[in-house]
Amino acid sequence: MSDHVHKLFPHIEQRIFDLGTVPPLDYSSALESCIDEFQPTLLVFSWRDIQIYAPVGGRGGNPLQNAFEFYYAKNPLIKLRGALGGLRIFIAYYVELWRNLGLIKRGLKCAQKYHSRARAVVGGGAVSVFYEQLGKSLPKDTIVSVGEGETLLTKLLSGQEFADERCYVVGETQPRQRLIHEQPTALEKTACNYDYIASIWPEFNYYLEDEDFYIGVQTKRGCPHNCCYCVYTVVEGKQVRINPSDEIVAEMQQLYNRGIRNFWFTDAQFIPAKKFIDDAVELLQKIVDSGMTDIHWAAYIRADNLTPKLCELMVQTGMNYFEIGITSGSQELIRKMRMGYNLKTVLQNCRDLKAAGFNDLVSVNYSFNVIDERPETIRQTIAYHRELEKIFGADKVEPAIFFIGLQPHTHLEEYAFKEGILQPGYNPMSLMPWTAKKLLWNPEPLGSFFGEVCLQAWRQNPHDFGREVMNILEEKLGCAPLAEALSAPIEKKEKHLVGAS
Ligand code: B12
Ligand code: SF4
Repeated sequence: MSDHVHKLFPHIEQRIFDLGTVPPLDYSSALESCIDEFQPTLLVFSWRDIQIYAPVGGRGGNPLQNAFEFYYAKNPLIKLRGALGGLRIFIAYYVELWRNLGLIKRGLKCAQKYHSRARAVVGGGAVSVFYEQLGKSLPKDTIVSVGEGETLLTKLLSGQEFADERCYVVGETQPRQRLIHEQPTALEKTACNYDYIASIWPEFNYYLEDEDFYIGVQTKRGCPHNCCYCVYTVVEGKQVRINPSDEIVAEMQQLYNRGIRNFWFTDAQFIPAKKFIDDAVELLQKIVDSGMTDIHWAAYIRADNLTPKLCELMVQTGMNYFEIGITSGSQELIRKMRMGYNLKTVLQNCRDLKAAGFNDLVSVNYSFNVIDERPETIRQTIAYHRELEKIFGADKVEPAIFFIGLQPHTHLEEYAFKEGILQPGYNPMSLMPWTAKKLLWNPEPLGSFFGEVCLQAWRQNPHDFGREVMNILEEKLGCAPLAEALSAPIEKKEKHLVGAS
């Protein structure tokens, strides 16, 4: 956004203040001294994460384990351990939330010492998801923005009316009904000018020094799909907008010349649909032609949209992290979750990827119990997983067991309303145990069963949680023939999600 502002208004002075490099105890004083020095007229707060339910087990830590111990453990000591762990997370979550809100208030007050009409505008990933709730705690007159901020900032800085942007003003306007579903303005993104960015962001080099960072580069915006639990498709919109490949490569080259070798294509989906395969091929071919031969990259990839040519280019350009977010190995459930892909095609594409020389780890994301899960669909998922192991090698395929953290503005939320699991007006930012139990999506009748399986897996093999869960499920329920997993007979009395769009 700073790059965008600079390209349109080169005379405007900007300064990036980066909390990521400041110790938490110094946040307030560092922010205030930056404002005292720079004396801004507009404070642009970018708030990326308000992770409420990290539905991750085995890799990222223990929030899931704490919650499951608290909700499902029969042993009172384990239950207590879960409760204490949960309490720690609960406190950390609210402390962070209040601290960030406090920083916005404090920053604004401080800026108003120098310019009485200084204003705050807040946006970013977290604000886009929780824009309705956050407005209640922000200072009056703050502009709350959903999704991309470029056109809003353009209007704001040129003094134009901005009410038609995806935003509202605290204390003046209410967020419009279905604001988040409004389409973003089309915008062609050019290569970010990192020389300029480095000049306004004193801490920029910190990110270049650590070789582990995967620096984000966006190649497109939007996702046309409808997966029932996903909010990306509303945050970014359904219209896919491709950034020019020359601009993307030029941006990567600037970073490359500063020593960066790891890139994350931050698109909601790197290959959102078949018709974008050619764009991905063009981009990867240009990366090959640019001579950046020692890079690695990762992205969210729908494995149904691969071709042998694309697989070859992916391997050649250094894709070294790959998540297959299939959610379930049962074609029937894939259809019910509106995920719109064919599991047979995914298998074939994985074979192509392997044939192209992909030999790194593959993380396969499974979210059990989203909708209509039954013992037979679990057996199908096991069959599917075993087939992936045959393709890549059992040691290379890591099942990541997720439980969906329900997010607002998704079909799953509508489904929860329809089924009476949640009531409209609930607070999606609440971490109270009774709300958390519903939002950490694992409904009965199978909820307790999964709870017990996960607890057993943590007990038996905490360091290989995902594989242990799969083994326990197979021991308990068996494994279906693969053909059954891949077929989805149309039933007459299918449970539908509400609200097609
Ligand atoms: C790519 C991605 C990742 C990659 C990041 C790779 C990398 N090296 O950058 C990976 C997989 C590592 C990742 C991890 C996580 N992610 Co993530 N991620 C995304 C994703 C898909 C895109 C983010 C992105 O970089 N976009 C490209 C940039 C250019 O856009 P942007 O930052 O959003 O900025 C634009 C707008 O937001 C807006 N904007 C931003 N700031 C401001 C400020 C103002 C004032 C205005 C007006 C506008 C504005 O304008 C910008 C330009 O258009 C989003 C979902 C989405 N589709 O947006 C989730 C998302 C940001 N992630 C999220 C989360 C939670 C996480 C994790 C905490 C998950 C976890 N449990 O571990 C981690 C945390 C990582 C971290 N350190 O912050 C959430 C955050 C919201 C929330 N629920 O709290 C999101 C929104 C997904 C979601 N719906 O839940 N993530
Ligand atoms: S394909 Fe991915 S980004 Fe698109 S709606 Fe589905 S889960 Fe979301």
